[in-house]
Amino acid sequence: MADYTPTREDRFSFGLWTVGWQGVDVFGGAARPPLDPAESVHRLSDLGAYGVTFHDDDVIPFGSSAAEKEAALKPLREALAATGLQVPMITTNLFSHAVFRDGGFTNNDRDVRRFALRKVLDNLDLAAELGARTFVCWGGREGAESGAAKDIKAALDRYKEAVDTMTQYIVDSGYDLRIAIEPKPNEPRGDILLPTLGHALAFITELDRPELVGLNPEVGHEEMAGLNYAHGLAQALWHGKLFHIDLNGQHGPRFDQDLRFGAGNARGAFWTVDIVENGGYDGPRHFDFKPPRTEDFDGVWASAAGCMRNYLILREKVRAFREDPQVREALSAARVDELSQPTLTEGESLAAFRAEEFDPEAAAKRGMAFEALDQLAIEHLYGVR
Ligand SMILES: [Mn+2]
Repeated sequence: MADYTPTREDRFSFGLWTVGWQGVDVFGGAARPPLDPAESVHRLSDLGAYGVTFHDDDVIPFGSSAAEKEAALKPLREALAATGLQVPMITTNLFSHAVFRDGGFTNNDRDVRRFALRKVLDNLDLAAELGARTFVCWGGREGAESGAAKDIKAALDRYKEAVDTMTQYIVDSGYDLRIAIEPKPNEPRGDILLPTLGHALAFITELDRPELVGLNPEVGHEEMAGLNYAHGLAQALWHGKLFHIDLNGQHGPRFDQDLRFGAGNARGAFWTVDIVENGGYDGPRHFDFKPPRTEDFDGVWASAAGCMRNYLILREKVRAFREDPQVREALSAARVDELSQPTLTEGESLAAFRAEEFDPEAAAKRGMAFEALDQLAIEHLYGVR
């Protein structure tokens, strides 16, 4: 039996808001007391994580003065120094306070937009100071429930203005930071702007500094829209835009479940680990989950440990799958490598190409041999190979 104990080299990171979630949902209040961020740092370090991430408000109470902000950061800084944990990513809370009920960057109220942008610029300073390399923007409140209330084209102008202001500030400050947009189709808003990876990728091409802006795809956000997360990661990699990832679990189209990684769509998780490990992504393996409100703190830490253990279990299964000689034969039988060959031959004349003889009836009779290949993957996942 393999040892599934995480090490720092595995580069697992957790949002402080994950283990710190008190269980407040639409139908009920807090089920757990607040968790001290410094304690979370120590506990996650003991469990084998290498980093923590956070929203400004997770550590610094909303509305803090400069002195209050420094006082709130002090225990966190001490915990980071004591454990050696890193802060690879920081993000801004532009959704909890009621002032952001119509969003931050795209709020109809210009004063709120200006306040939101100041909050983000302050947080960029903190991110750079703590050595974060990625700055995530999840616009959960940027959206609408009704039709006439939001001018979508104007909202996208303001979204672009905000991100362009951020990237200009990053460049002017000499910060080694990149922005990662995190799409989500809905929840909390009825319809959120930049709802999918594709919308976000297209938006990025309209920005002043597209090279500084990429994606932070989350398992649940893709699967709640019925989309294939591993395919989304692959396309993000193809565009050179996979800056960061949010791993968790989801069971199909429904509310955002934020289950621990590996506890949702297990087959999807297998292919997720395959593309993360083998597709060229080199960032943190970051978990954005919520320990269910049924749990006490023992359950919270069991849930966090489960995220990492499930990742390592799946990583071993993916490796075994890729190294299995029978899988290699099946990949060949399925002509997977043939897809890497250009459709046209270099230097081929289109006239000769168009005159080529082809028998579609014969080709239609050739099986694709995908089922035998997929069965091997399923057997690796089920643990019988
Ligand atoms: Mn989520």
